[in-house]
Amino acid sequence: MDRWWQDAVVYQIYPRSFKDSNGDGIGDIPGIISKLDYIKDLGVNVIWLSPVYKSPNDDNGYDISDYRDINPEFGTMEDMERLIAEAGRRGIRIIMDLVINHTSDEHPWFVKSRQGHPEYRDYYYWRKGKNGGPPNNWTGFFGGSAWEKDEQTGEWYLHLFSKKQPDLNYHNPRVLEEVKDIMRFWLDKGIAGFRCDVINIIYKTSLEDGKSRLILKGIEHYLSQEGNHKILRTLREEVLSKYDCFTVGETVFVTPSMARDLCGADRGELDMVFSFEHMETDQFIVKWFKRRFRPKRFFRVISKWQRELDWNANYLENHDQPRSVSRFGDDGRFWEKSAKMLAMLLLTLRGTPYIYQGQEIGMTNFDFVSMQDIRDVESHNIYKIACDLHFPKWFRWSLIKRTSRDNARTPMQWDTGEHGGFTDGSPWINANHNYTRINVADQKNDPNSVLSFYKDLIRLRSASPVLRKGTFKPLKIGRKVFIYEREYLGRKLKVILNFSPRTRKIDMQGNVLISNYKRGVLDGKIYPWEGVIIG
Ligand code: TEU
Ligand code: CA
Repeated sequence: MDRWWQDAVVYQIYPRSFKDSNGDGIGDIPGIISKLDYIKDLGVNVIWLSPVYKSPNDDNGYDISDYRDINPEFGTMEDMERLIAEAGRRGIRIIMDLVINHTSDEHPWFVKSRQGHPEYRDYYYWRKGKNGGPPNNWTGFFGGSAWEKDEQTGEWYLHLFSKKQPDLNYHNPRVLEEVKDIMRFWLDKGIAGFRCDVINIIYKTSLEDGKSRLILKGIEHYLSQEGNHKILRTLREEVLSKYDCFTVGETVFVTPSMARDLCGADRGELDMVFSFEHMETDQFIVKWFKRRFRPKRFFRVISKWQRELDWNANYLENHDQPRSVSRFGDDGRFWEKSAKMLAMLLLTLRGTPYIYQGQEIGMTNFDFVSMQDIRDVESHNIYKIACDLHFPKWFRWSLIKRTSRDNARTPMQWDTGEHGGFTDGSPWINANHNYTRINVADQKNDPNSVLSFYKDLIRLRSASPVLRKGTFKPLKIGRKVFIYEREYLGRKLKVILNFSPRTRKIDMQGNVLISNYKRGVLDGKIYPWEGVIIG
């Protein structure tokens, strides 16, 4: 099949926070439909929709209780079909989130499994405890033990995420059959593929104790196992290859060589993966322990992945990460310049770019002041652990403030109306008060806005085979300046990015194709947070 997804620009929607159409404070599918013209106008041609399936929302839809139904808060199956059709009419394809490492504990499979139903018991991992404790020493992604004791049978079940997200057991072949059916169900409705949630940890080779390590004890038993590769090849062969679609895997803790095994063109598994290494350059070991953002470290990692993989899924934001302008840019004095410069980085790398809702207008981290504003289950778990460890209150809050996933989950800022025009009711999570300054309505007709810059870059990229298909070569990885070259059939473009509030000298010449400053030719200088493409 042709690799149309290599020419795509993807826009991620987190439905809960995008647009509320009926005043209940929760974003929904009719809300998304009402904004399709906006998305079309941006120039993207694929939407990745975070989960809209039926879910008790312990982890905002990443805990699914029915894979074939829509969460009533978001609308109906008819709404979903209308969304696929309306998007299609605008030349936009939709990929859905495929969350198959775990289900909700309210999924009928788990309900029956928990009751000991012989057909369903083995859909999940049930084990006896050891010495009054859990069956092994594994720890989970949201902190604490990865096991939960069930009082009905006295046995424990495995959950790498929240305790309402029990892990599916892929040693049972019936589980994979169920997954294949679910995938076909949605592909038959006309979706163009899947973003596959934590897809490189779904197969647990054994349930032995993990080596002693600081975080995620046990990971060596389930990270990118051979059984996992086998599952991916089966899904490709038996399901995905029959459709014109693509997959992007969310793959945690991967190195470039592990990633190549998951998405190399010759492997027959995934089409591309989201790696995490560039997102880990401002942390020690776990994301909760931040260290200063050093651009050079970041450039090195990006460069490494660009060179080591033929094709990357490039992103600076998603629903799990703080906002990029607050994290890698300057959301104060150089807010506009740095948001635009980050846009240039994202849209000039080799690979498929993913823009997260609100990124295109430079949305920033939240301005919350206490835990009362926080909704995320992960943040609450971590806060509780920090309390148990007697961390002082100011410190606990500082961890949450800088790192919480809710930074990305505040409502999309549409206009200067109450709650940024997201809802007429009261929102499930508060809007950032800066919606009066940062919103779509103000940026839409301003040719110098962050939004207009995104549109310009997307257009430039669509028109430029060099940007879409060219090779990547780093020319300078400086402390604050990153320069690289893209080349295709002898045509070359250079991208120069200044991650600093100071003007820098630069010995490079050329006509400026686009810059976040107005200029015609490069004059030996690169301005604060400037990004330029020269040709
Ligand atoms: O995320 C998996 C993941 O490893 C992390 O990004 C996670 O969000 C957390 O930050 C670890 O500290 C995926 C989804 O993107 C996330 O929203 C879900 O909560 C998670 O899987 C479970 O389905
Ligand atoms: Ca709603």
